[in-house]
Amino acid sequence: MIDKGEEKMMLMKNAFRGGLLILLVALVLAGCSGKQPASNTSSSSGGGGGSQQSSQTSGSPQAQAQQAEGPKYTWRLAETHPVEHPTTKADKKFAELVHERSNGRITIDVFPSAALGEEKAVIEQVQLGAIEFTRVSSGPMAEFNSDFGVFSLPYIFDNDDHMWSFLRGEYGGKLLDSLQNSKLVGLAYYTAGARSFYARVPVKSLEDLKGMKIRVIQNKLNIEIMDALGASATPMAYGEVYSALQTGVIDAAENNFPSYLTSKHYEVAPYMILDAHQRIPEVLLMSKQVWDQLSPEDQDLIKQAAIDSIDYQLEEWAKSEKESEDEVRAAGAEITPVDDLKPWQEAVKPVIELYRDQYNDVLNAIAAARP
Ligand code: GTR
Repeated sequence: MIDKGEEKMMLMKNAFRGGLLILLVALVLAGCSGKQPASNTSSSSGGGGGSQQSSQTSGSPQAQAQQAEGPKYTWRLAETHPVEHPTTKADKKFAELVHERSNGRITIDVFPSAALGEEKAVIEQVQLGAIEFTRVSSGPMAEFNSDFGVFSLPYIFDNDDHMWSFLRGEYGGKLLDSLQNSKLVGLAYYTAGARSFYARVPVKSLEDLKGMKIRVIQNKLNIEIMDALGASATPMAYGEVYSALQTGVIDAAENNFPSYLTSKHYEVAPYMILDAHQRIPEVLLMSKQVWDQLSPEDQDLIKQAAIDSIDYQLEEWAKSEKESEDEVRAAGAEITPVDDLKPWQEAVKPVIELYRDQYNDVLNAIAAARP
């Protein structure tokens, strides 16, 4: 027999357990869902409108208190380079800033070494919202947004200072903003230095490239550039280049020093010529689908963290460019300097002329940005 007192106690215990269970379920639901939609605000200017400068807007105690509250997110960022590449380091810096400034509410996991796929496929996934972030070259972006094709034109920037003077200006911001029409949000540019050719056999001059099969980033413009140089373009995903060079499917490829080193292409194509034909900036992208579900505060936090990671990328880049050159040289790569770039520039001029009308305004803005 259970007396009245005991019955009451049992009822209370059960009610307590039940309550605890409901509380637990509620907590798990709130904490584990990686993608809870926040208010359905449409994006403010995600491109930065030329404001690629550091600022402290998300640092005030008030702003921080606001950013600590809100939905929790766990997102993925796809990166083609391995962890030691300066650009992967910058992705991580960006993720770190977002994590810190949201007081741990927003986590961005960086997936290096093309673990989530090659750039073209990843961009498609980001458009669909299946991957939230990626850092890619503006090269493949040309196939998704023709405005971005301008960056693949050869010798349009004299050096990195010239490129940054353009990127940080109004037009650079406008280009990032234009990505919204391609279901992407352009958060920030990073540098990728200059691209130069490297081959399985010695290349000491422009003439040596004639007849070679050269791997290029997948876009139409690159095919026209190789034609103008008397070579033949083989568009191919980055991850396939090493074995294509090794087996002789292609004779040559082209890239900057940090990528030449980290991809190990120097092992199979140890002859580089410093013709610096392209300076193609990198872009940090977010899926517009995901962006559109965020509160304006979270959008600002993300955009600002991206902008604030630029200086870090530039520092890491500068260090890595020098160190990787030393390292590939020490490993036996033969690097040929080019004293006079004029013949190279002349050879590819027809490509610029072919695109002059399409890119007239932006080419003028690039010329005007020359420091
Ligand atoms: C690198 C760039 C990568 C990728 C690669 C390539 O310079 O950082 O994002 O585009 O070139 O040649 O495919």
